[in-house]
Amino acid sequence: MLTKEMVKKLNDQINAEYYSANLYMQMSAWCDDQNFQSFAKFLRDHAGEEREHMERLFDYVLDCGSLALIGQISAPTSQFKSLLELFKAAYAHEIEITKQINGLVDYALTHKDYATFNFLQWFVSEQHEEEKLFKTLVDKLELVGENKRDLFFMDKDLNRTLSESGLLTSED
Ligand code: OFO
Repeated sequence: MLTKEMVKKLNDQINAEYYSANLYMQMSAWCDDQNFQSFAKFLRDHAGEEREHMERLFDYVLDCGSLALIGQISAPTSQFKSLLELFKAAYAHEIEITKQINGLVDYALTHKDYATFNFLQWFVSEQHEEEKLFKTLVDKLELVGENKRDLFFMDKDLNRTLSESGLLTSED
């Protein structure tokens, strides 16, 4: 049984994850438009993962006998000056999501909602992985710089870069 306040907080997080999915879909469209096909696919797949995060929260709220709510979701940014700027924005977004998850974990613990505290541990680990993933891509893009040819080869080699960094899962 969730308190009213906890339901509200979890529903807010459902919306935040939905926004994340839309943000990465939009970023994927930008990459596709710029002919960065592998980055576009990577971001589109990532949008799918965000929808799974949303559904994980959605199902938890329902399983607890409460009403999951989809609220209004604002339009994500669609303009980026460069691939580096896009991935810096994605990394900053993940840091913000980590703060939100930490806030939820803290609230669950201080209000003795141990079931929700336990449920949220998956998100704590996931955020650690997500920050690592986007930080790695920002670092690599900073190394590559703005040269279009180098960016073209990085795009072509994206899967190898990710797997060498241990960032591809078996489903990727
Ligand atoms: Fe990117 O982890 Fe959910 O939001």
